[in-house]
Amino acid sequence: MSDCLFCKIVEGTIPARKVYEDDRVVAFHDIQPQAPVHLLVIPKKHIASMNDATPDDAELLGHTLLAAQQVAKEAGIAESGYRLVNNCGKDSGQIVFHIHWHVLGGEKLGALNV
Ligand code: DGP
Repeated sequence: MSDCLFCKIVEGTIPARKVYEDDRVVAFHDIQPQAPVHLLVIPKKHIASMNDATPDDAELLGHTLLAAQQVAKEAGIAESGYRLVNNCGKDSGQIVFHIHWHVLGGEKLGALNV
């Protein structure tokens, strides 16, 4: 998608500190980290949000979550624990409408009360 920030990161026209890439997924450092480790994991396919995912995306989204597990291990936070966050829609605080998971860790995270 031509005006999507994360599609541009996928294409390489906007730089990012990538930590993982395969044929379907990219992971990179968040530009505004909210924890000592704050990575974003995205499918290369443009899916605007969780609301826009279809059953055809099931395998891709599973692969994206396993990539998140992998980058958490490589970042050294798998043992101590981490949080995966997907914001969906404006009330959640989603600002980039290309589906992504935040991988947050490296310290004791605050309770979410959910
Ligand atoms: P969300 O609120 O869930 O849509 O999170 C979007 C995240 O994207 C937010 O934590 C900041 C991050 N972000 C925004 N612009 C850029 C950028 O140009 N590069 C990188 N690496 N991260 C960005």
